[in-house]
Order: sequence, then C-alpha cells, then structure tokens
Amino acid sequence: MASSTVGYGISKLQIDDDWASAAPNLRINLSILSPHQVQLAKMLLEMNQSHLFEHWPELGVNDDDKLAFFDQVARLDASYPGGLASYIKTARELLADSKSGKNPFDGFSPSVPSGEVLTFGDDKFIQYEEAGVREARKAAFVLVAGGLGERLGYNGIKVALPQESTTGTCFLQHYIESILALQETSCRLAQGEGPTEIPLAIMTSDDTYLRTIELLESNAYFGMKPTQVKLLKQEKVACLDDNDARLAVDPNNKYKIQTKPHGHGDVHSLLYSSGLLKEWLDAGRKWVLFFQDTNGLLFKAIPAALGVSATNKYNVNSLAVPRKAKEAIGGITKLTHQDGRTMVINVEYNQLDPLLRATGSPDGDVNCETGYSPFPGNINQLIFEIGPYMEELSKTGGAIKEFVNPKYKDSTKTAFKSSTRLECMMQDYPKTLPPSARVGFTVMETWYAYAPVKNNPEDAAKVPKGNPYHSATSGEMAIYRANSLILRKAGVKVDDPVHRIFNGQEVEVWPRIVWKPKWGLTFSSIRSKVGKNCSITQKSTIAIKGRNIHLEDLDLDGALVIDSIDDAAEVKVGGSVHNAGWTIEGVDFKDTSVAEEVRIRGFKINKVEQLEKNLL
Ligand code: UGB
Repeated sequence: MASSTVGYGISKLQIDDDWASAAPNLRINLSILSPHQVQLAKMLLEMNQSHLFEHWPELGVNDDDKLAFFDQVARLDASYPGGLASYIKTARELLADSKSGKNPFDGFSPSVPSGEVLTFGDDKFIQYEEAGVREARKAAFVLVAGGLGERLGYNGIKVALPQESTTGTCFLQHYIESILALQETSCRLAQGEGPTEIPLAIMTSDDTYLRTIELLESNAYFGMKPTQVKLLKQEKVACLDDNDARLAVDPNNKYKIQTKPHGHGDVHSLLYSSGLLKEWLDAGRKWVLFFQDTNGLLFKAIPAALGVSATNKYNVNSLAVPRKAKEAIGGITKLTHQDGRTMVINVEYNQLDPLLRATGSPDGDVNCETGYSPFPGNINQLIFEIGPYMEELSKTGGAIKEFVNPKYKDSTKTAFKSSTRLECMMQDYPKTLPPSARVGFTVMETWYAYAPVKNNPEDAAKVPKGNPYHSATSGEMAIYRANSLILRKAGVKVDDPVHRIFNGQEVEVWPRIVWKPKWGLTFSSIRSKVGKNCSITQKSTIAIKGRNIHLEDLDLDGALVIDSIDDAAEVKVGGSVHNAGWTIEGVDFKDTSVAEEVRIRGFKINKVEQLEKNLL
C-alpha cells in the first residue's frame, strides 16, 4: 500500500490499488509512478509478470532504479507493434507450439520453385541491367546493419571493414559510392524528370548506431548528402524465462529486463513507424531495395535484379544464388499446403533439413546431381514495390511472423538452459501476403553476386571442403575474381589465378583488379571502356578511380593506379606498364601485432612499386 502518501492521495490510492495486490512490493511504491507508468504496471500484472517486483524494496529505497525500470518498460512497449502485452501473448503461443513440437511448416510440403535465372553478360542480362538503371532513380535503399556479427568476432562494426585491401575501401563507402553512381546514371537518363536523389536508410541497433554515425561523419558521408542518409535504430526485445513467457530479469541489474536482438525483420516496422516509407511513396518512389552489411559483390547484381522486378512487375523479388547443401544461407522453397495454398518463401538454413526429412526426403538437405542443393540460396537481398508494400504495412504495422528457439534443459521442455526471446527475419515478409501478390525470385551466379564476410578465420577453415568460407579472406578474393572475370568477358586477357592458403583457407588469387562504381556500374558500361589488346598478368594490381578512363593497348605486369577528373571526356590509358608491383604477404590471424582488419583476412599487401597516373 502507498502508505507514505498523505491526505487525499492515501484514500484514492487505497481505493485504486487493489489491482496491485498480486505484487505487494509494487503496491507500496505506486505513489512514485506517473499515470502512464501505472498503466504499464497494470499491463505487466495482467500479463502475469508480478515476479518483476518481488525484490522491490520499500518506498524511498532505490526509487531512481524503479523509475528507470519503467522507462525501459515504456521503450519495450512502444517499440513493438501492439506493445509489450502483445509480445508476451505471442511468446506464449509460440512457446506452447515449440513445447508441443508443432512444426511451423505443418501441412506444407516443399518443392523446388522456378524463378528468373540470369547469366552475367548475356543479352537478357544486359537488357535487365538497362531496365534496372532506368528504374533506379525511383528506388530507395535500406541497409540492415544492426547485427553484431558474432560469428565474425570482429570488434568494430562490419560496415567499417575494408572490403578489399588494395584500396582499403570499406563496405559502407562502396555501398554509398555504388548508390551515387546509380543515381548519377539513372537521373541522367531521365533528363530531369522525377526524383533526383536515391535515399539510403540504415537500420542500426544499440550495438552499431554510434559507430555508424561516427563512420559517416568522419568521412563526410562518403560523398552522399547527409540529408540523403537516414539512420533507424532497432530496439532489443525482452527475454523470456519460461513457457509462461515470464520476462527475464537482467542478471547484472535487477531493475532491468534482460533483452536480446529481435532480428533483421524489425526493418519493416521501423520503416513504417518512422514515416520513411510514406515519405518515399509520396515522393513518387517505386522500389525499396534491402541489403546486408558485408557483400562486396552485391552491386554488380543490383541493376539487373531491379530490371527483373520492373520487367516482371514483381511486388517482391528475392535474390538467390546456387546453394551448397548445409550452407548457412536459407533455401528459397515452394511450399504447398494440403488445402492447396502455395507460397514461395525462404526456409531458413536450420529449418530446411528437418522440413525435408519430415516430408519424404530422408537424406534431408543434400546436394543433387548438379553438386548443389536443388533449392536456390537466399542472399537476403530483397526488392519490394513500395505501393503494395505500404498497403500491406498499413494493415500489419510491419509486424513480421516471429519464431522462438528455446534451448530446453531436458526432454520435459519445462525449463530453458538460458533465457530466450522472439525473433523475426526480414525475408519472412511475404508470409502474410495474399496469393494474388506477385512474389518472384532471381537466381544469379555466385561469383558476381554473393561473397559475404561472416565467419571468423577458425570457423572458416573448418567449413566442409567445396563449401564457401564466407570469411574476410574469401570475401576479398571474390572481388578480385569477379572483376578479373568481368574484364575477361569484356575482352581483356587476364591471367589465371594461383592458389594460396591464408588463415587455413585455400583460395584463388587473381590479379588485384578494382574499380570505383562510377567507372564500372554495369557490364555494358565496362565493355564500352575497354578497348582492344589489353592484358593483365596474375601478379598485377590495377585500381581505376576515374569515371571516363578507357583502357586501350594496355600491357600490365605490375601495379597501376589511375585517376581522372569526373567530367573529363574519354581519358585513354594504355601502353606497357611493368614494375615490381604490389605483393601479397601472409599474416597469421593470431598475430596481435597486426591490425585486426588485416589479420582476419590472413594477408597484407606490400606496395613495392607502382605507376600512378593522375589524369586531372
Ligand atoms: N541484422 C540486423 O540488422 N539486426 C539484427 O537483429 C540481426 C541482423 P547475419 P543470418 O547472408 O544470405 C541471413 O547474422 O541472419 C543484420 C538470412 O536470414 O549476417 O544468419 C546484420 O547486420 C539467411 O537466410 O545473417 O542469415 C546483417 O546485415 C541468409 O540469407 C544481416 O542482418 C543469410 O543472411 C544478416 O545477419 C545470407
């Protein structure tokens, strides 16, 4: 009872506080709470959370902590569609399903769907690229970068990692420069009609927000206008201690509810609640493109993929690559229900094997005769048409079907090894769409579309032979390989790679060929800048920085760095360039005298000799 309050307060509270009888220690503290906090307290008790107050001392002791507790409850309540009560209710349902062993795919059988399959550089690919570049000015990009990257174990934020060490360009810089290159080309084609800027939203979390801002600010937003970039921040969600969804008290602070990340699916509710999606729709934008934090190849695939969305009028288009069985990427699957419903959706990598085993494929997630899983691998690059997306979110508020993954102590499934929480994934958005929605997917070849940096060196070295490492080493080498293959397709004689082992991973080392996105946005633009008789040896490095550089009769055996001013007309570069070049030296990832960004890839570049051409 609120015994320390006097006069009218006493009698009013004495009458009104019966609702708190289940939590006597809360009841004696009610007088310090604001009306909103009292509402939250009522909600918590109605949802059977009285244990949160069991340890609360008498009024006047630790009152600031008690108020801080309600600040956190208010945040948790406001950041979840439907509030904390809805979170607890959903958690109870999902925990009951999990306890009874209910399969989330009950009644569905999986089969291999058919989608658009692209081959880099062929006529169809080039047509899609052109269509995509035309559409790009009506697009908005969303980078999900709230994840800690626990599997990589890097201490910084992942978007700050150099995607390759030849130029040291970090992922965020490359993404921004790619969007700016698309913007420049697309708007030029549109000749002043419609939007002239492509916005970028970045979803961060408490783990990444400040460091992302700092990275942007200390680099002048890598050339983007600060107003073009919007940072969103996802909140963590409450942890759960048992099947009744009792909220877990933080082991380090008994006035706090323990929280954990909710997953990348939060991006939908944040775009909706921030008003950003509406702003984009009102400004005449048509597409929103979602992408992840560390894929240095992605923008080679974006123009064609957007072209597929526009040409096929897809409301939802997921990018995929051929998938190796058991690779840690989801499988795009057609699910057919006994009642006839069908949907094409990502089945997450940990669920695909049990689903297949439960539905008549006793071997589960295995490769077929092609050497790949028959299910295309989801790379979580999604393209949505904004109109239908906004329409759907105005019904759902952006809530995405969640799942729970408790680790039980024993087979009675009554206690957890540690607290759990609800999670959601951005690729689950189509699960709630009506059958009339146009949901498609586009399969691209891995070599130019997907090379994420997710695994630390030790785990990467243990990846089954033939499966991708998904490490900083393989992510960087994939960029050189893709650029070498693209130049080969454009007619340059590029030497074969050599094989080397870095951090226990055997990789192909191609010539270190890199360019700025404004130089090589699409295959046709690259082809138009490469003339005859060009050759590049395996030991070579070439970094092309200027937009209008044309290679002609270039015989490169060493290192060449070329820049030019953007509005220069065609700047020809050629002739014989032979020098000692830049060499690659192995580094042990355990060698802490070397910077973390360097040792996680297992090599460093020694700049012995180069020719620098600044054609300004
Ligand atoms: N992320 C957030 O922004 N917030 C979060 O709470 C969590 C993550 P991971 P994951 O690469 O192709 C996904 O951890 O979740 C961001 C797909 O589910 O790298 O294991 C985070 O910063 C899977 O189907 O990946 O697997 C990062 O940018 C498959 O497609 C992104 O979300 C796989 O990615 C992904 O987080 C893939």
